Amino acid sequence: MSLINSKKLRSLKKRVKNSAKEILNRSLDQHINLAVTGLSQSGKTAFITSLVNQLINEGSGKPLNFFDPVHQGRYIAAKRVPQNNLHISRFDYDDAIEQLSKTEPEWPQPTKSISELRLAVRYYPKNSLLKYAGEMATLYIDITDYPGEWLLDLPMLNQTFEQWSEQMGELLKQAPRSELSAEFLAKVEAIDPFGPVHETELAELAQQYTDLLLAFRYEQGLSVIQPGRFILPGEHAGAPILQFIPYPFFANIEADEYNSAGQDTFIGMLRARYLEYRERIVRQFYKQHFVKFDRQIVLADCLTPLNNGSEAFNDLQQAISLIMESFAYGKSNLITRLFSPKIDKLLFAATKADHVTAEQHGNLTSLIEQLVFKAKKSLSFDAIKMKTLAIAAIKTTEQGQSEYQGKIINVLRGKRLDNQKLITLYPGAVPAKLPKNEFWQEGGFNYIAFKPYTAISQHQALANIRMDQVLQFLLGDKMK
Ligand SMILES: Nc1nc2c(ncn2[C@@H]2O[C@H](COP(=O)(O)OP(=O)(O)OP(=O)(O)O)[C@@H](O)[C@H]2O)c(=O)[nH]1
Ligand SMILES: [Mg+2]
Repeated sequence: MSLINSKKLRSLKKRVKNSAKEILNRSLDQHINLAVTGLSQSGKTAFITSLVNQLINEGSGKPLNFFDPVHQGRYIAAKRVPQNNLHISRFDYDDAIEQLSKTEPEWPQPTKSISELRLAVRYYPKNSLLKYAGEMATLYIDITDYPGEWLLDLPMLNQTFEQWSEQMGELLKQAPRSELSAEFLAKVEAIDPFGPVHETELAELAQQYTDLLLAFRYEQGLSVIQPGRFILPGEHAGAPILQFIPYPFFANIEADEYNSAGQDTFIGMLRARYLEYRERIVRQFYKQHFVKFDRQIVLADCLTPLNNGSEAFNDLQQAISLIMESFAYGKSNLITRLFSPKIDKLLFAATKADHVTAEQHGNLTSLIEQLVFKAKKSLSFDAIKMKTLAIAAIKTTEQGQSEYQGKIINVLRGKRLDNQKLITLYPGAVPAKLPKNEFWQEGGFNYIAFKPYTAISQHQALANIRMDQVLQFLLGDKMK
């Protein structure tokens, strides 16, 4: 009798112990949605590839000194696990790593839409009692890559077709866009807005407007592109919902006639498609994806616009202000009124810092801080913790010293992207403040793009600049 009792007691004790362990583990397991964005070519794919690669390989090569779980010896391992949202494309980590592991390593291919990847990161929690008891915790990280252009559309949610058209008209009529848009504007003005609408004509006009947007982005190096989906349509490529244009000639038409125009008229159809785009695409993105994000990284390539001149740089500043509106969670802000976003930390990173010498990184950080600061002043960011950093997800250069006109200067050595030649150069100084006229008159800035120099082998972490600080800011507090 007593034997049975003691056996029962032991099994009961074991069960209690196990379930307590389970409850503990369950409460230690956490989940975080990390969103990565930035305008096209800002470095999103390279960034996510490096972030995943650092976590999987634990920074082997260059230790992740500023990432507490690694620094404190509590980090165990990370692995990729199947993502939850099966309807969203998978972030192609393997392909990116394959490109970077070739004997002649290449940059990963440009991406055009939203994609996801899920990681499980194991670590010992900081509480030493648990650590010695061998208790592990897991942090599940869902990483989403989406085009920053999609955030440029946020203000549309608050604008009628007329207001949006006026605003786009102003942009199109100003330099430098006016150099390319005159013909298109003349064509639109010549159309009778109350005449019958022809589907094919509208599709052609929308294509011409899209070509203009592409030229603004890739020929003129400009950043404010609206509607953002026109150049990065994702799954909507070719759909009629993307076939409309702004009509910046409201001064020529009667308000009453406009208000009563049916969908069989040119202007009526433009208005209907605009509203459809606004509701089904812009609002839907915020409702379906944005509200789920816990933390956001916005990547900005400040160096290319510095290369492209003052107009490109000022346009980047305007685009950053527009992007920031999605993170301004003051009570009266548009984004808070329409949705209930929950992002609590926002990292603003100036990418490709390996293109400038180390002593210029301070300037690059203060430059991006100033770009952000202007938007910060006019919006309320009370609920969000922000940080700015100058980073290189994948470092392609080595720094050395050289003598120039009797002085020792810091130089970079790397492989040019355009002709694959190894060069040593002094890329110039990054302005610490928003550049004034003199900066542009003195020749501005002239950096040369590099390609990855040495191939990585399996289980090797990618050389980088400050990815450990990125990890600490985004994940450190979740892995205590
Ligand atoms: N030197 C250097 N170049 C970088 C780095 N990250 C990105 N680049 C360059 O920037 C280009 C674009 O990087 P991606 O990571 O593809 O940028 P993205 O934002 O994903 O671009 P899209 O998918 O086209 O929107 C690369 O092909 C490289 O030339 C970096 O850390 N260092
Ligand atoms: Mg990409």
